[in-house]
Amino acid sequence: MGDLKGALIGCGFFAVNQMHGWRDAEGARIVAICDCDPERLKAVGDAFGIQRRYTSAEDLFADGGFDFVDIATTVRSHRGLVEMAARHGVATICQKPIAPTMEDAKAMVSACAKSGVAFMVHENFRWQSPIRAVKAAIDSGAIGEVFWGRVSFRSGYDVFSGQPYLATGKRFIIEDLGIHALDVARYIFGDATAVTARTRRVNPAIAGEDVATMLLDHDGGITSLVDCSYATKLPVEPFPETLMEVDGSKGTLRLTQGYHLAVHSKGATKLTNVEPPALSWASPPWHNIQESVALIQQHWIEALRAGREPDTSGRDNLETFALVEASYLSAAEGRTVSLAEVLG
Ligand code: NAD
Ligand code: 89V
Repeated sequence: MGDLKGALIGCGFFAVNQMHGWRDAEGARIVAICDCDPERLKAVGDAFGIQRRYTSAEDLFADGGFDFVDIATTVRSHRGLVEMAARHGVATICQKPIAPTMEDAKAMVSACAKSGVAFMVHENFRWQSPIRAVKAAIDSGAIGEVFWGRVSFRSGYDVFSGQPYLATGKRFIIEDLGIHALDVARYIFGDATAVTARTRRVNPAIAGEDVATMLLDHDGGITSLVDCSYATKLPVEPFPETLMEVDGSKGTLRLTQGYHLAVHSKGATKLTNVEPPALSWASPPWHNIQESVALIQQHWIEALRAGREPDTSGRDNLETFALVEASYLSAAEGRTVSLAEVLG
């Protein structure tokens, strides 16, 4: 079977990682790129040797010649571009956050379903190898039945110089970073039914919240805590590590800073270094995230080829996005919000 052909829209800060991932992927290659900013288009086109270049997504789709599109633009353009892809019958990957509102997110999922095209949200944190190692340890039964967990991302890293838009939105950490941690909580502990959240802005130079604490009730009775901060100045900066604590009926698991995994069970503790490999194009400390980009893209190729729904399909991602919406509502109104309320 020949390679799947892809087009990428949005040649900005993060798309460079996606282009590297596609260059290494088995079974797919990027044949066309698009960005309304000609300078960014040229930089990515020249760096990756892509000749077909477009400043308009309409023109890109009109010319066609690709099996899927990878949308790496920021959130405001996601709905329009995903619906455009659905109209052209093109399978679609869209970066997180899927959309600014639940109404938009549902419309996107429904447009792809009506056109019969596959739709995946690029929700890559659950593909990080340390998170996969946590899941494998739980699935091995070593710590028994899980009853409590924590997903934690606390940092003082300057994300604003690479992604200036993060400083200007009314929403910040839950929508941009918390969304990943909430998705990891779903992946490890199962779907959630309700959330209670508190938020705070510590950095006076930004518009949105940079600290959030969320308490989740999960379907199976597990309680989890998801906490994130970009206002936390630690002796050794942990960016961009997600740390985890999991308690089970037979033991405990801790994923601590430096990619150390400790699984304590039957009176013994097994310590493993779960640091992801730095790929040839990686730029530490981003290597953890960069590896997960390559892994989710390979998953997309395999799912598309097999006609299987990808793990983080648009449909699945509505549950993660509902946690984002419910967290903002909970923090604004000071009450627990059920997922049913925001999912409608
Ligand atoms: P960016 O602003 O650097 O790049 C976006 C690019 O899209 C820009 O070059 C812009 O000109 C282009 N663009 C916007 N609308 C367009 C349109 N309609 N047609 C063509 N081009 C258009 O943003 P970024 O930091 O690269 O972020 C992009 C997305 O990736 C965001 O949704 C962000 O949340 C996400 N992101 C994800 C991760 C992750 O780990 N999954 C990490 C960082 C960023
Ligand atoms: O992964 C992300 O979505 C990034 C960052 C790690 C900076 O929050 O925006």
